[in-house]
Amino acid sequence: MVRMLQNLNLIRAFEETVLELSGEGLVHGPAHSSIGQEGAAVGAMAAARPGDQINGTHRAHHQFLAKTLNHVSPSTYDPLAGPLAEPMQAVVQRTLAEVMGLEQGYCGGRGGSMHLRSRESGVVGTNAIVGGGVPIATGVAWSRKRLGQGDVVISFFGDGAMHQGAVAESFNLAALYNLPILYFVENNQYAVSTTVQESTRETRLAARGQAYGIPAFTTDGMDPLAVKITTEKALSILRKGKGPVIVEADCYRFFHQNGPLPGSAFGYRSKEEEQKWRERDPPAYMAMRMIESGHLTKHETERLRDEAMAAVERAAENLLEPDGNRRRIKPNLWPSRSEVDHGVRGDMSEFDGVRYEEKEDHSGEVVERKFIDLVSGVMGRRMETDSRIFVIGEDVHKLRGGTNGATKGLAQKFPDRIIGTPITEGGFAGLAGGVAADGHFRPVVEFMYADFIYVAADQVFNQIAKMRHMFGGDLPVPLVLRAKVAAKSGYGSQHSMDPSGLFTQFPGWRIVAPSTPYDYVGLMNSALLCEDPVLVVEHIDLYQSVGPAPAEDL
Ligand SMILES: Cc1ncc(C[n+]2csc(CCOP(=O)(O)OP(=O)(O)O)c2C)c(N)n1
Repeated sequence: MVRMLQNLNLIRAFEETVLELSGEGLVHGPAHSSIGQEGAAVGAMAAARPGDQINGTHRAHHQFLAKTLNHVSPSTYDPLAGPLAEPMQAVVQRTLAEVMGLEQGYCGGRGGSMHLRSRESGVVGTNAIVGGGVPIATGVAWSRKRLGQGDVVISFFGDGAMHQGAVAESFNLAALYNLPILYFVENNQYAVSTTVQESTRETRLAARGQAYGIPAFTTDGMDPLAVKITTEKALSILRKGKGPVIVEADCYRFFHQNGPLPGSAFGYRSKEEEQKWRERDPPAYMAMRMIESGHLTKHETERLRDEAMAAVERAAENLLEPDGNRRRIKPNLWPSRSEVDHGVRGDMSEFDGVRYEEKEDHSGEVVERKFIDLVSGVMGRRMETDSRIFVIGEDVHKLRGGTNGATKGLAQKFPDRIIGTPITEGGFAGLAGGVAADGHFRPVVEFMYADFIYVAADQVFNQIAKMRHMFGGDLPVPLVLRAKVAAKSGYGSQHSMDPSGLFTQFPGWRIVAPSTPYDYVGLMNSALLCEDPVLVVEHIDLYQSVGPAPAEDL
Protein backbone atom coordinates (compact mmCIF):
# COMPACT_ATOMS: atom_id res chain seq x y z
CA MET A 1 0.00 0.00 0.00
CA VAL A 2 2.88 2.38 0.75
CA ARG A 3 4.28 1.71 -2.71
CA MET A 4 0.89 2.40 -4.24
CA LEU A 5 0.70 5.69 -2.38
CA GLN A 6 4.18 6.56 -3.55
CA ASN A 7 3.24 5.79 -7.17
CA LEU A 8 0.22 8.09 -6.80
CA ASN A 9 2.47 10.82 -5.46
CA LEU A 10 5.06 10.34 -8.18
CA ILE A 11 2.49 10.47 -10.95
CA ARG A 12 0.88 13.55 -9.45
CA ALA A 13 4.23 15.32 -9.12
CA PHE A 14 5.14 14.23 -12.65
CA GLU A 15 1.93 15.56 -14.15
CA GLU A 16 2.17 18.85 -12.28
CA THR A 17 5.69 19.26 -13.59
CA VAL A 18 4.61 18.47 -17.15
CA LEU A 19 1.91 21.16 -16.93
CA GLU A 20 4.48 23.61 -15.61
CA LEU A 21 6.97 22.78 -18.36
CA SER A 22 4.23 22.97 -20.94
CA GLY A 23 3.37 26.45 -19.67
CA GLU A 24 7.02 27.42 -20.17
CA GLY A 25 6.93 26.16 -23.75
CA LEU A 26 9.21 23.23 -22.95
CA VAL A 27 6.82 20.48 -24.10
CA HIS A 28 6.25 20.42 -27.82
CA GLY A 29 2.66 19.39 -28.57
CA PRO A 30 -0.15 18.46 -26.22
CA ALA A 31 0.27 16.88 -22.81
CA HIS A 32 -3.02 15.40 -21.65
CA SER A 33 -2.88 15.43 -17.89
CA SER A 34 -4.04 12.44 -15.86
CA ILE A 35 -4.37 14.47 -12.67
CA GLY A 36 -7.41 13.11 -10.84
CA GLN A 37 -7.24 9.72 -12.60
CA GLU A 38 -4.13 8.32 -10.91
CA GLY A 39 -6.15 5.99 -8.69
CA ALA A 40 -7.39 3.94 -11.63
CA ALA A 41 -3.94 3.35 -13.09
CA VAL A 42 -2.14 2.71 -9.82
CA GLY A 43 -4.87 0.37 -8.55
CA ALA A 44 -4.99 -1.59 -11.81
CA MET A 45 -1.22 -1.90 -12.11
CA ALA A 46 -0.92 -3.06 -8.50
CA ALA A 47 -2.91 -6.12 -9.59
CA ALA A 48 -0.83 -6.83 -12.70
CA ARG A 49 2.23 -9.06 -13.03
CA PRO A 50 5.51 -8.05 -14.69
CA GLY A 51 4.82 -10.16 -17.81
CA ASP A 52 1.40 -8.61 -18.36
CA GLN A 53 1.12 -6.12 -21.20
CA ILE A 54 -0.73 -2.82 -21.32
CA ASN A 55 -1.60 -0.13 -23.78
CA GLY A 56 -3.40 3.16 -23.44
CA THR A 57 -4.43 6.32 -25.19
CA HIS A 58 -3.42 9.96 -25.59
CA ARG A 59 -3.89 10.22 -21.80
CA ALA A 60 -1.55 7.55 -20.49
CA HIS A 61 1.28 9.06 -18.44
CA HIS A 62 -0.26 7.62 -15.28
CA GLN A 63 -0.65 4.09 -16.68
CA PHE A 64 2.80 4.16 -18.25
CA LEU A 65 4.47 5.32 -15.05
CA ALA A 66 2.56 2.89 -12.83
CA LYS A 67 3.59 -0.07 -15.03
CA THR A 68 7.20 0.95 -15.61
CA LEU A 69 7.81 2.00 -11.99
CA ASN A 70 6.46 -1.32 -10.73
CA HIS A 71 8.60 -3.12 -13.27
CA VAL A 72 11.88 -1.66 -12.01
CA SER A 73 10.98 -1.27 -8.35
CA PRO A 74 13.43 -3.44 -6.33
CA SER A 75 11.73 -6.00 -4.10
CA THR A 76 13.47 -4.42 -1.11
CA TYR A 77 12.39 -0.88 -1.98
CA ASP A 78 10.86 0.92 0.99
CA PRO A 79 9.54 4.35 0.00
CA LEU A 80 9.88 5.53 3.59
CA ALA A 81 13.54 4.58 3.87
CA GLY A 82 14.99 7.38 1.74
CA PRO A 83 15.18 8.74 -1.78
CA LEU A 84 13.53 7.02 -4.70
CA ALA A 85 15.37 3.85 -5.78
CA GLU A 86 17.78 4.59 -8.63
CA PRO A 87 16.00 2.53 -11.34
CA MET A 88 12.73 4.28 -10.48
CA GLN A 89 14.41 7.67 -10.65
CA ALA A 90 15.64 6.69 -14.12
CA VAL A 91 12.08 5.77 -15.17
CA VAL A 92 10.83 9.20 -14.10
CA GLN A 93 13.60 10.93 -16.04
CA ARG A 94 13.24 8.85 -19.21
CA THR A 95 9.48 9.34 -19.22
CA LEU A 96 9.83 13.08 -18.77
CA ALA A 97 12.48 13.13 -21.50
CA GLU A 98 10.10 11.31 -23.87
CA VAL A 99 7.27 13.74 -23.14
CA MET A 100 9.72 16.58 -23.90
CA GLY A 101 10.90 14.91 -27.13
CA LEU A 102 14.45 14.17 -25.98
CA GLU A 103 16.83 11.49 -27.15
CA GLN A 104 17.05 9.68 -23.80
CA GLY A 105 13.27 9.11 -23.80
CA TYR A 106 11.77 5.65 -24.25
CA CYS A 107 11.19 6.17 -27.98
CA GLY A 108 14.18 8.40 -28.55
CA GLY A 109 11.92 11.41 -28.11
CA ARG A 110 9.93 10.72 -31.24
CA GLY A 111 6.83 9.32 -29.58
CA GLY A 112 6.34 12.17 -27.14
CA SER A 113 3.48 12.36 -24.68
CA MET A 114 1.00 10.28 -26.67
CA HIS A 115 3.21 7.46 -27.96
CA LEU A 116 4.91 5.87 -24.99
CA ARG A 117 6.32 2.40 -25.36
CA SER A 118 8.53 0.28 -23.16
CA ARG A 119 8.91 -3.26 -24.35
CA GLU A 120 10.84 -4.35 -21.27
CA SER A 121 8.15 -3.09 -18.88
CA GLY A 122 5.25 -4.47 -20.92
CA VAL A 123 3.91 -1.24 -22.37
CA VAL A 124 2.95 -2.12 -25.92
CA GLY A 125 2.59 1.51 -26.99
CA THR A 126 0.06 4.24 -26.31
CA ASN A 127 -2.13 5.58 -29.06
CA ALA A 128 -3.44 8.98 -30.16
CA ILE A 129 -6.35 7.69 -32.23
CA VAL A 130 -9.32 7.38 -29.89
CA GLY A 131 -10.18 3.67 -29.86
CA GLY A 132 -7.39 2.83 -32.32
CA GLY A 133 -5.16 1.06 -29.83
CA VAL A 134 -7.85 -1.35 -28.68
CA PRO A 135 -7.69 -3.82 -31.62
CA ILE A 136 -3.90 -3.78 -31.27
CA ALA A 137 -4.10 -4.70 -27.59
CA THR A 138 -6.54 -7.43 -28.60
CA GLY A 139 -3.89 -8.77 -30.97
CA VAL A 140 -1.30 -8.78 -28.21
CA ALA A 141 -3.77 -10.82 -26.14
CA TRP A 142 -4.14 -13.25 -29.06
CA SER A 143 -0.37 -13.55 -29.21
CA ARG A 144 0.00 -14.05 -25.45
CA LYS A 145 -2.71 -16.68 -25.40
CA ARG A 146 -0.86 -18.62 -28.11
CA LEU A 147 2.41 -18.25 -26.24
CA GLY A 148 0.73 -19.88 -23.26
CA GLN A 149 2.85 -18.28 -20.56
CA GLY A 150 -0.11 -16.93 -18.60
CA ASP A 151 0.37 -13.25 -19.49
CA VAL A 152 -2.68 -11.06 -19.85
CA VAL A 153 -3.26 -7.68 -21.49
CA ILE A 154 -4.88 -4.57 -20.06
CA SER A 155 -6.13 -2.06 -22.60
CA PHE A 156 -6.94 1.32 -21.06
CA PHE A 157 -9.25 3.77 -22.80
CA GLY A 158 -11.74 6.51 -22.01
CA ASP A 159 -15.52 6.73 -22.00
CA GLY A 160 -15.40 8.52 -25.36
CA ALA A 161 -13.60 5.61 -27.02
CA MET A 162 -16.44 3.28 -26.05
CA HIS A 163 -18.43 4.54 -29.03
CA GLN A 164 -15.80 3.70 -31.62
CA GLY A 165 -16.38 0.76 -33.94
CA ALA A 166 -12.81 -0.40 -33.30
CA VAL A 167 -13.71 -1.00 -29.66
CA ALA A 168 -16.92 -2.87 -30.46
CA GLU A 169 -15.10 -5.02 -33.02
CA SER A 170 -12.39 -5.78 -30.48
CA PHE A 171 -14.93 -6.84 -27.86
CA ASN A 172 -16.48 -9.23 -30.34
CA LEU A 173 -13.19 -10.77 -31.46
CA ALA A 174 -11.81 -11.09 -27.94
CA ALA A 175 -14.97 -12.82 -26.74
CA LEU A 176 -15.09 -15.05 -29.82
CA TYR A 177 -11.46 -16.14 -29.39
CA ASN A 178 -11.61 -16.19 -25.58
CA LEU A 179 -8.69 -13.80 -25.23
CA PRO A 180 -6.96 -12.85 -21.96
CA ILE A 181 -7.64 -9.13 -22.17
CA LEU A 182 -9.08 -6.67 -19.69
CA TYR A 183 -10.75 -3.68 -21.32
CA PHE A 184 -10.28 -1.02 -18.68
CA VAL A 185 -12.47 2.04 -19.18
CA GLU A 186 -11.44 5.12 -17.24
CA ASN A 187 -14.79 6.86 -17.28
CA ASN A 188 -13.73 10.41 -16.46
CA GLN A 189 -17.23 11.60 -17.42
CA TYR A 190 -16.18 13.65 -20.45
CA ALA A 191 -14.80 13.24 -23.95
CA VAL A 192 -13.29 16.71 -24.24
CA SER A 193 -16.51 18.61 -23.34
CA THR A 194 -19.06 15.97 -24.35
CA THR A 195 -20.70 14.04 -21.53
CA VAL A 196 -21.47 10.34 -21.47
CA GLN A 197 -25.19 11.24 -21.51
CA GLU A 198 -24.69 13.21 -24.71
CA SER A 199 -22.89 10.27 -26.30
CA THR A 200 -25.14 7.28 -25.72
CA ARG A 201 -28.58 6.20 -24.58
CA GLU A 202 -27.14 3.31 -22.52
CA THR A 203 -24.94 5.30 -20.14
CA ARG A 204 -23.86 2.26 -18.12
CA LEU A 205 -20.77 1.67 -20.21
CA ALA A 206 -19.86 -1.62 -18.56
CA ALA A 207 -23.23 -2.95 -19.72
CA ARG A 208 -21.80 -3.13 -23.26
CA GLY A 209 -20.26 -6.40 -22.11
CA GLN A 210 -23.63 -8.15 -22.13
CA ALA A 211 -23.96 -7.71 -25.87
CA TYR A 212 -20.76 -9.67 -26.43
CA GLY A 213 -20.94 -12.21 -23.62
CA ILE A 214 -18.23 -10.41 -21.66
CA PRO A 215 -18.42 -10.16 -17.87
CA ALA A 216 -18.08 -6.60 -16.61
CA PHE A 217 -17.39 -4.80 -13.35
CA THR A 218 -17.74 -1.21 -12.23
CA THR A 219 -15.45 0.26 -9.62
CA ASP A 220 -14.62 3.49 -7.83
CA GLY A 221 -11.72 4.89 -9.81
CA MET A 222 -10.93 7.48 -7.15
CA ASP A 223 -10.09 4.73 -4.67
CA PRO A 224 -6.93 2.85 -5.70
CA LEU A 225 -7.62 -0.04 -3.35
CA ALA A 226 -11.12 -0.56 -4.74
CA VAL A 227 -9.62 -0.57 -8.23
CA LYS A 228 -6.93 -3.04 -7.19
CA ILE A 229 -9.48 -5.47 -5.76
CA THR A 230 -11.75 -5.20 -8.81
CA THR A 231 -8.81 -5.65 -11.18
CA GLU A 232 -7.61 -8.69 -9.24
CA LYS A 233 -11.05 -10.25 -9.68
CA ALA A 234 -11.06 -9.43 -13.38
CA LEU A 235 -7.54 -10.75 -13.93
CA SER A 236 -8.31 -13.98 -12.11
CA ILE A 237 -11.05 -14.60 -14.70
CA LEU A 238 -8.55 -13.97 -17.48
CA ARG A 239 -5.91 -16.20 -15.94
CA LYS A 240 -8.42 -19.05 -15.81
CA GLY A 241 -8.80 -18.71 -19.58
CA LYS A 242 -12.27 -17.20 -19.30
CA GLY A 243 -11.52 -13.77 -20.72
CA PRO A 244 -12.14 -11.11 -21.84
CA VAL A 245 -13.47 -8.85 -19.06
CA ILE A 246 -14.51 -5.18 -18.93
CA VAL A 247 -13.85 -2.92 -15.94
CA GLU A 248 -15.36 0.55 -15.84
CA ALA A 249 -13.70 2.83 -13.27
CA ASP A 250 -15.57 6.01 -12.44
CA CYS A 251 -13.12 8.87 -12.12
CA TYR A 252 -12.58 12.50 -13.02
CA ARG A 253 -9.99 14.54 -14.86
CA PHE A 254 -9.41 17.61 -12.74
CA PHE A 255 -8.15 19.75 -15.60
CA HIS A 256 -9.45 20.39 -19.07
CA GLN A 257 -8.70 17.94 -21.88
CA ASN A 258 -5.22 19.42 -22.20
CA GLY A 259 -3.38 22.21 -20.40
CA PRO A 260 -3.47 23.78 -16.94
CA LEU A 261 -7.03 25.20 -16.81
CA PRO A 262 -9.95 23.40 -15.19
CA GLY A 263 -12.83 22.22 -17.37
CA SER A 264 -15.09 24.81 -15.74
CA ALA A 265 -13.02 27.55 -17.39
CA PHE A 266 -14.47 26.34 -20.70
CA GLY A 267 -18.04 26.38 -19.46
CA TYR A 268 -18.97 22.73 -19.93
CA ARG A 269 -19.04 21.94 -16.22
CA SER A 270 -19.32 23.79 -12.93
CA LYS A 271 -16.75 24.65 -10.29
CA GLU A 272 -19.04 22.97 -7.75
CA GLU A 273 -18.92 19.69 -9.64
CA GLU A 274 -15.13 19.89 -9.84
CA GLN A 275 -14.87 20.64 -6.13
CA LYS A 276 -17.02 17.63 -5.28
CA TRP A 277 -14.70 15.28 -7.15
CA ARG A 278 -11.59 16.97 -5.76
CA GLU A 279 -12.74 16.06 -2.28
CA ARG A 280 -11.86 12.50 -3.23
CA ASP A 281 -8.51 13.32 -4.82
CA PRO A 282 -6.83 9.88 -5.11
CA PRO A 283 -3.39 10.58 -3.53
CA ALA A 284 -4.89 12.64 -0.69
CA TYR A 285 -7.73 10.15 -0.21
CA MET A 286 -5.40 7.18 0.03
CA ALA A 287 -3.05 9.02 2.40
CA MET A 288 -5.98 9.94 4.62
CA ARG A 289 -7.26 6.35 4.68
CA MET A 290 -3.80 5.05 5.58
CA ILE A 291 -3.50 7.53 8.42
CA GLU A 292 -6.98 6.66 9.69
CA SER A 293 -6.22 2.95 9.62
CA GLY A 294 -2.90 3.43 11.40
CA HIS A 295 -0.70 2.31 8.50
CA LEU A 296 1.12 5.65 8.28
CA THR A 297 1.47 8.82 10.29
CA LYS A 298 0.60 12.19 8.80
CA HIS A 299 4.28 13.07 8.91
CA GLU A 300 5.15 9.95 6.90
CA THR A 301 2.58 10.72 4.20
CA GLU A 302 4.05 14.22 3.92
CA ARG A 303 7.56 12.84 3.65
CA LEU A 304 6.45 10.54 0.85
CA ARG A 305 4.84 13.41 -1.02
CA ASP A 306 7.92 15.62 -0.56
CA GLU A 307 10.24 12.90 -1.82
CA ALA A 308 8.05 12.28 -4.88
CA MET A 309 8.17 15.98 -5.72
CA ALA A 310 11.92 16.07 -5.17
CA ALA A 311 12.42 13.04 -7.42
CA VAL A 312 10.55 14.66 -10.31
CA GLU A 313 12.39 17.91 -9.71
CA ARG A 314 15.73 16.07 -9.90
CA ALA A 315 14.66 14.51 -13.20
CA ALA A 316 13.66 17.90 -14.62
CA GLU A 317 16.90 19.50 -13.42
CA ASN A 318 18.89 16.88 -15.31
CA LEU A 319 17.14 17.85 -18.53
CA LEU A 320 17.08 21.63 -18.14
CA GLU A 321 19.47 24.53 -17.66
CA PRO A 322 18.98 28.22 -16.85
CA ASP A 323 18.45 30.56 -19.77
CA GLY A 324 18.41 34.12 -18.43
CA ASN A 325 15.44 34.23 -16.10
CA ARG A 326 13.85 31.25 -17.84
CA ARG A 327 14.76 27.58 -18.27
CA ARG A 328 15.60 25.73 -21.45
CA ILE A 329 16.28 22.18 -22.52
CA LYS A 330 19.98 21.31 -22.45
CA PRO A 331 20.89 21.56 -26.14
CA ASN A 332 22.85 18.29 -26.24
CA LEU A 333 19.77 16.29 -25.21
CA TRP A 334 17.83 16.72 -28.45
CA PRO A 335 17.79 13.79 -30.87
CA SER A 336 20.12 14.23 -33.81
CA ARG A 337 18.56 15.65 -37.00
CA SER A 338 19.91 12.65 -38.86
CA GLU A 339 17.53 10.47 -36.84
CA VAL A 340 14.37 12.06 -38.27
CA ASP A 341 13.73 9.31 -40.81
CA HIS A 342 15.34 6.49 -38.86
CA GLY A 343 13.08 3.48 -38.84
CA VAL A 344 10.36 4.57 -41.25
CA ARG A 345 11.05 1.04 -42.41
CA GLY A 346 13.66 -1.46 -41.27
CA ASP A 347 17.12 -1.82 -42.83
CA MET A 348 16.28 -5.20 -44.44
CA SER A 349 19.27 -6.83 -42.77
CA GLU A 350 17.02 -9.89 -42.43
CA PHE A 351 17.71 -10.41 -46.16
CA ASP A 352 21.48 -10.68 -45.69
CA GLY A 353 22.69 -13.90 -47.29
CA VAL A 354 19.28 -14.83 -48.69
CA ARG A 355 19.31 -16.84 -51.93
CA TYR A 356 18.08 -14.82 -54.89
CA GLU A 357 17.55 -16.43 -58.30
CA GLU A 358 15.97 -15.31 -61.54
CA LYS A 359 13.91 -17.74 -63.61
CA GLU A 360 16.66 -17.98 -66.23
CA ASP A 361 19.28 -19.31 -63.80
CA HIS A 362 17.03 -21.12 -61.33
CA SER A 363 19.01 -23.92 -59.68
CA GLY A 364 16.12 -26.42 -59.44
CA GLU A 365 13.51 -27.76 -61.82
CA VAL A 366 11.19 -25.18 -63.43
CA VAL A 367 7.78 -26.30 -64.75
CA GLU A 368 4.56 -24.67 -65.95
CA ARG A 369 2.32 -23.87 -62.98
CA LYS A 370 -0.92 -22.04 -62.31
CA PHE A 371 -0.58 -18.75 -60.45
CA ILE A 372 -3.32 -19.50 -57.88
CA ASP A 373 -1.75 -22.85 -56.97
CA LEU A 374 1.43 -21.06 -56.04
CA VAL A 375 -0.48 -18.68 -53.77
CA SER A 376 -1.55 -21.58 -51.56
CA GLY A 377 1.65 -23.51 -52.33
CA VAL A 378 4.08 -20.87 -51.09
CA MET A 379 2.00 -20.17 -48.01
CA GLY A 380 1.80 -23.88 -47.17
CA ARG A 381 5.53 -24.33 -47.65
CA ARG A 382 6.42 -21.38 -45.43
CA MET A 383 3.91 -22.45 -42.79
CA GLU A 384 5.70 -25.80 -42.67
CA THR A 385 9.07 -24.17 -42.08
CA ASP A 386 8.01 -21.21 -39.92
CA SER A 387 5.58 -22.02 -37.13
CA ARG A 388 5.09 -18.30 -36.43
CA ILE A 389 3.08 -17.76 -39.61
CA PHE A 390 -0.72 -17.79 -39.51
CA VAL A 391 -3.40 -16.55 -41.89
CA ILE A 392 -6.39 -14.49 -40.82
CA GLY A 393 -9.32 -13.24 -42.86
CA GLU A 394 -12.89 -13.81 -43.93
CA ASP A 395 -13.71 -17.36 -45.08
CA VAL A 396 -10.03 -18.31 -45.38
CA HIS A 397 -10.72 -21.48 -43.39
CA LYS A 398 -13.61 -22.73 -45.52
CA LEU A 399 -14.85 -23.14 -49.09
CA ARG A 400 -11.92 -24.49 -51.05
CA GLY A 401 -9.33 -22.18 -49.57
CA GLY A 402 -11.29 -18.97 -49.27
CA THR A 403 -13.21 -17.32 -52.07
CA ASN A 404 -10.43 -17.86 -54.65
CA GLY A 405 -8.55 -20.90 -53.40
CA ALA A 406 -5.64 -18.92 -51.97
CA THR A 407 -5.58 -21.01 -48.80
CA LYS A 408 -6.49 -24.32 -50.48
CA GLY A 409 -5.67 -27.30 -48.26
CA LEU A 410 -4.11 -25.17 -45.54
CA ALA A 411 -6.94 -25.30 -43.00
CA GLN A 412 -6.74 -29.11 -43.04
CA LYS A 413 -2.98 -29.06 -42.57
CA PHE A 414 -2.82 -26.21 -40.04
CA PRO A 415 -6.27 -26.10 -38.44
CA ASP A 416 -5.35 -23.63 -35.70
CA ARG A 417 -3.33 -21.35 -37.98
CA ILE A 418 -5.91 -20.52 -40.62
CA ILE A 419 -8.24 -18.22 -38.77
CA GLY A 420 -11.62 -17.41 -40.25
CA THR A 421 -13.03 -14.14 -38.95
CA PRO A 422 -16.35 -12.39 -38.77
CA ILE A 423 -16.74 -9.46 -41.16
CA THR A 424 -14.69 -7.03 -39.15
CA GLU A 425 -11.85 -5.71 -41.30
CA GLY A 426 -10.71 -3.04 -38.84
CA GLY A 427 -10.89 -5.54 -36.01
CA PHE A 428 -8.86 -8.32 -37.57
CA ALA A 429 -6.36 -6.00 -39.29
CA GLY A 430 -5.72 -4.29 -35.96
CA LEU A 431 -5.53 -7.61 -34.17
CA ALA A 432 -2.91 -8.75 -36.67
CA GLY A 433 -1.02 -5.49 -36.16
CA GLY A 434 -0.91 -6.16 -32.43
CA VAL A 435 0.29 -9.71 -33.00
CA ALA A 436 3.05 -8.52 -35.32
CA ALA A 437 4.20 -5.83 -32.92
CA ASP A 438 4.29 -8.32 -30.06
CA GLY A 439 7.05 -10.11 -31.94
CA HIS A 440 6.19 -13.77 -31.51
CA PHE A 441 4.06 -14.53 -34.59
CA ARG A 442 3.82 -13.41 -38.21
CA PRO A 443 0.28 -12.70 -39.36
CA VAL A 444 -0.84 -12.89 -42.98
CA VAL A 445 -4.00 -10.85 -43.40
CA GLU A 446 -6.30 -11.53 -46.30
CA PHE A 447 -8.73 -8.87 -47.44
CA MET A 448 -11.40 -10.50 -49.55
CA TYR A 449 -11.22 -7.51 -51.88
CA ALA A 450 -8.70 -4.69 -51.76
CA ASP A 451 -11.51 -2.13 -51.52
CA PHE A 452 -12.33 -3.39 -48.03
CA ILE A 453 -9.02 -2.03 -46.82
CA TYR A 454 -10.69 1.37 -46.55
CA VAL A 455 -13.00 -0.05 -43.90
CA ALA A 456 -9.86 -0.78 -41.89
CA ALA A 457 -8.08 2.43 -42.84
CA ASP A 458 -7.09 3.50 -39.34
CA GLN A 459 -5.46 0.19 -38.56
CA VAL A 460 -3.78 -0.17 -41.94
CA PHE A 461 -2.51 3.37 -42.42
CA ASN A 462 -2.41 5.04 -39.01
CA GLN A 463 -1.36 2.10 -36.92
CA ILE A 464 0.45 -0.68 -38.78
CA ALA A 465 2.19 1.72 -41.18
CA LYS A 466 3.42 4.07 -38.47
CA MET A 467 4.16 1.81 -35.53
CA ARG A 468 7.84 1.27 -36.15
CA HIS A 469 8.73 4.89 -36.79
CA MET A 470 6.38 6.35 -34.18
CA PHE A 471 7.86 4.29 -31.36
CA GLY A 472 11.46 5.18 -32.17
CA GLY A 473 12.32 3.19 -35.30
CA ASP A 474 13.36 -0.19 -33.96
CA LEU A 475 10.07 -2.06 -33.64
CA PRO A 476 9.68 -4.80 -36.26
CA VAL A 477 6.14 -5.13 -37.64
CA PRO A 478 6.26 -8.34 -39.69
CA LEU A 479 2.81 -8.44 -41.24
CA VAL A 480 1.79 -9.48 -44.74
CA LEU A 481 -1.40 -8.09 -46.20
CA ARG A 482 -2.76 -9.94 -49.23
CA ALA A 483 -5.11 -7.77 -51.24
CA LYS A 484 -7.02 -9.12 -54.20
CA VAL A 485 -7.70 -6.66 -56.99
CA ALA A 486 -10.74 -7.66 -59.03
CA ALA A 487 -10.73 -5.06 -61.80
CA LYS A 488 -12.70 -6.13 -64.90
CA SER A 489 -14.52 -8.89 -63.00
CA GLY A 490 -17.86 -7.09 -63.20
CA TYR A 491 -18.06 -6.39 -59.48
CA GLY A 492 -18.28 -2.65 -60.03
CA SER A 493 -16.71 0.37 -58.47
CA GLN A 494 -16.57 -0.85 -54.88
CA HIS A 495 -14.73 -4.09 -55.63
CA SER A 496 -12.30 -3.15 -58.35
CA MET A 497 -9.63 -0.76 -57.17
CA ASP A 498 -5.90 -1.28 -56.89
CA PRO A 499 -4.81 0.28 -53.57
CA SER A 500 -1.07 0.47 -54.36
CA GLY A 501 -1.03 4.23 -54.97
CA LEU A 502 -2.62 4.93 -51.63
CA PHE A 503 -0.14 2.70 -49.81
CA THR A 504 2.77 4.65 -51.29
CA GLN A 505 1.59 7.62 -49.22
CA PHE A 506 2.34 5.62 -46.07
CA PRO A 507 6.02 4.78 -46.32
CA GLY A 508 5.99 2.28 -43.46
CA TRP A 509 4.54 -0.18 -45.97
CA ARG A 510 6.50 -2.10 -48.56
CA ILE A 511 4.54 -3.01 -51.67
CA VAL A 512 4.96 -5.90 -54.10
CA ALA A 513 2.76 -6.82 -57.07
CA PRO A 514 3.89 -10.13 -58.59
CA SER A 515 2.81 -10.54 -62.20
CA THR A 516 4.08 -14.06 -62.98
CA PRO A 517 3.94 -17.36 -61.08
CA TYR A 518 7.74 -17.31 -60.74
CA ASP A 519 7.78 -13.81 -59.28
CA TYR A 520 5.00 -14.73 -56.89
CA VAL A 521 7.20 -17.37 -55.29
CA GLY A 522 10.09 -14.98 -54.74
CA LEU A 523 8.05 -11.98 -53.70
CA MET A 524 5.76 -13.81 -51.28
CA ASN A 525 8.78 -15.50 -49.71
CA SER A 526 10.39 -12.09 -49.34
CA ALA A 527 7.21 -10.66 -47.82
CA LEU A 528 7.13 -13.48 -45.29
CA LEU A 529 10.75 -12.86 -44.34
CA CYS A 530 10.50 -9.10 -44.08
CA GLU A 531 10.40 -7.33 -40.70
CA ASP A 532 8.17 -4.57 -42.13
CA PRO A 533 4.53 -4.71 -43.17
CA VAL A 534 4.27 -5.78 -46.81
CA LEU A 535 1.29 -5.32 -49.11
CA VAL A 536 1.07 -8.12 -51.67
CA VAL A 537 -1.18 -7.04 -54.52
CA GLU A 538 -2.78 -9.96 -56.33
CA HIS A 539 -4.76 -9.29 -59.50
CA ILE A 540 -7.39 -12.00 -59.78
CA ASP A 541 -7.06 -11.89 -63.56
CA LEU A 542 -3.67 -13.51 -63.00
CA TYR A 543 -4.90 -16.33 -60.78
CA GLN A 544 -5.73 -18.67 -63.66
CA SER A 545 -2.64 -17.74 -65.67
CA VAL A 546 0.06 -20.36 -66.19
CA GLY A 547 3.80 -19.83 -66.40
CA PRO A 548 7.20 -21.22 -65.45
CA ALA A 549 7.73 -21.63 -61.70
CA PRO A 550 9.79 -23.84 -59.40
CA ALA A 551 8.49 -27.41 -59.37
CA GLU A 552 9.29 -28.09 -55.71
CA ASP A 553 11.40 -25.30 -54.35
CA LEU A 554 8.83 -22.90 -52.96
C1 LIG B 1 -10.40 9.04 -33.84
C2 LIG B 1 -10.19 10.30 -33.07
N1 LIG B 1 -11.19 11.20 -33.00
C3 LIG B 1 -11.02 12.34 -32.30
C4 LIG B 1 -9.83 12.60 -31.67
C5 LIG B 1 -9.62 13.92 -30.92
N2 LIG B 1 -9.71 13.65 -29.48
C6 LIG B 1 -8.62 13.41 -28.75
S1 LIG B 1 -8.97 12.99 -27.20
C7 LIG B 1 -10.62 13.12 -27.46
C8 LIG B 1 -11.58 12.80 -26.36
C9 LIG B 1 -11.46 11.39 -25.94
O1 LIG B 1 -12.31 11.13 -24.87
P1 LIG B 1 -12.16 9.82 -24.01
O2 LIG B 1 -12.05 8.65 -24.91
O3 LIG B 1 -13.24 9.81 -23.01
O4 LIG B 1 -10.75 9.97 -23.30
P2 LIG B 1 -10.25 11.13 -22.31
O5 LIG B 1 -9.72 12.23 -23.16
O6 LIG B 1 -11.41 11.56 -21.50
O7 LIG B 1 -9.19 10.50 -21.52
C10 LIG B 1 -10.88 13.52 -28.76
C11 LIG B 1 -12.22 13.76 -29.33
C12 LIG B 1 -8.81 11.64 -31.80
N3 LIG B 1 -7.60 11.81 -31.25
N4 LIG B 1 -9.03 10.48 -32.46
